[in-house]
Amino acid sequence: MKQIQWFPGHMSKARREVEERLPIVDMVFELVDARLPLSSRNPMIDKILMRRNKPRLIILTKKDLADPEMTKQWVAYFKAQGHATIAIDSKNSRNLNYLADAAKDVMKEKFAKEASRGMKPRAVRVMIVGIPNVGKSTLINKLVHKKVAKIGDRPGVTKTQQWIRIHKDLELLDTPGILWPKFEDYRIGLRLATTGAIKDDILPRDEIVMWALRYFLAHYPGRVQERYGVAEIDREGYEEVLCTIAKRRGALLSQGEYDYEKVYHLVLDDIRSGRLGTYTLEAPSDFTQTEDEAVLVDALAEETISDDAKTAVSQLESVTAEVNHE
Ligand SMILES: Nc1nc2c(ncn2[C@@H]2O[C@H](COP(=O)(O)OP(=O)(O)OP(=O)(O)O)[C@@H](O)[C@H]2O)c(=O)[nH]1
Ligand SMILES: [Mg+2]
Repeated sequence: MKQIQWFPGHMSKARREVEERLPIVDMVFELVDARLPLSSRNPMIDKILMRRNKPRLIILTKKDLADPEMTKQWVAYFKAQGHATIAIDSKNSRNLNYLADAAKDVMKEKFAKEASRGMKPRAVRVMIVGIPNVGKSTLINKLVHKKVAKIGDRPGVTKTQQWIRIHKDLELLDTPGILWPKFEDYRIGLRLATTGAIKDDILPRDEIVMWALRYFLAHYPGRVQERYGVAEIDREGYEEVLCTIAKRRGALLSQGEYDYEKVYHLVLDDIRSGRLGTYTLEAPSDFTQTEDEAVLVDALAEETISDDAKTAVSQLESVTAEVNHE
């Protein structure tokens, strides 16, 4: 299971490190997960980058796992907000050199100004930022064509820092800025837990699985029916559904009882590994835009999730509050 430690000190240090390093870069590659582009975004990064007047390229990672139609919608959404945006698959792509061109394009006005003042052409200096597990190290490794940044399946493994020259047009800080998602909203927590971006025990696993199965039934119904023989799920019928899946997939304890833990595990594993197909867990239309942030409206979560689960997440709220008011 993925581990992540949400120590307030750890998080505020991460944010400080990002802010400290901003003056030495020209722009930021903001990585978000294509399957949940707003839920996997740090809620403060927008304000930080605007305040520092830093341009960015929004990179939707893991597009190979995401619903292609939804990815198109999300790219259009970010572009409409005025951000250069690209969706990538860093795991299977042979190279991602076109990101250097995209970066140069973002910087073209500033560089033209520099040239008109007689300054020599230079490489674009970039820092990658994103929440844990979004694919920062994988992208860096792909850009430098060899394994220099440590890749791990566990969020938060990256520690040291140096510049890497990719080629004449792009220089990269090898230490990405690690920021945290807005996990105190249980609806966002459900999405992050479904993809495995946060550890499973932040929310009760049965709640994550119920929400995820209902989401898939609402958006990709055929796959759930085909794999698990399940056509609908609600709170009252949930146990029966789990039994159906347990029987179908052989999740039984020695006394012939159903192994619910195993069912939760195998459903989440099917989703995360793509065995239930490509998927995206949110659409631009799931959000309403307030003055300074996009707020998620998730009717499915509201009707699906128990008060216990909501309380579990409220424990995290105090952690975030501490960070925000430091
Ligand atoms: N399928 C797919 N998997 C990816 C992609 N990018 C990253 N991954 C996987 O996502 C997991 C996390 O990737 P990392 O590159 O370690 O993520 P990170 O952002 O550096 O995470 P931390 O260092 O922990 O903050 C790994 O298992 C990667 O193999 C992608 O484009 N497609
Ligand atoms: Mg990393």
